[in-house]
Amino acid sequence: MHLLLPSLQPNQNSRQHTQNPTKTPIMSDVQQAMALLIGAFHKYSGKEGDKYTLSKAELKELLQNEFGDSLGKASDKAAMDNIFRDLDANKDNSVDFREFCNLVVCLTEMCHEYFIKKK
Ligand SMILES: [Ca+2]
Repeated sequence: MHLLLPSLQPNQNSRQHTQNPTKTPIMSDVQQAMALLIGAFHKYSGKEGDKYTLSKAELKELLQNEFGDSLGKASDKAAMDNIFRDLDANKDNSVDFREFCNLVVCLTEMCHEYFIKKK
């Protein structure tokens, strides 16, 4: 993790820092979210072809496992093709991490709006 993100050092101001006798680096909530996002992406991107990008099959599996049917049914080839085409901004026939992050940011914004309006 720290090799990938050398700037993500343990939060020195964290109250938990003094409660960490194992000296395991403590990440903030946002840093944990970032690490989980990277891990989730690599879990699928490493399955075939370029291990740092998602093929259409890898994206389909990621969407199915991580989002259920909320973005369309995995069995709906046209829907999956549309999502893949929309995410593949540079049209290189794969979805890289930045392109995947665009989806996550968009969905996160939508969730944020939803929770704000619900209050
Ligand atoms: Ca791409």
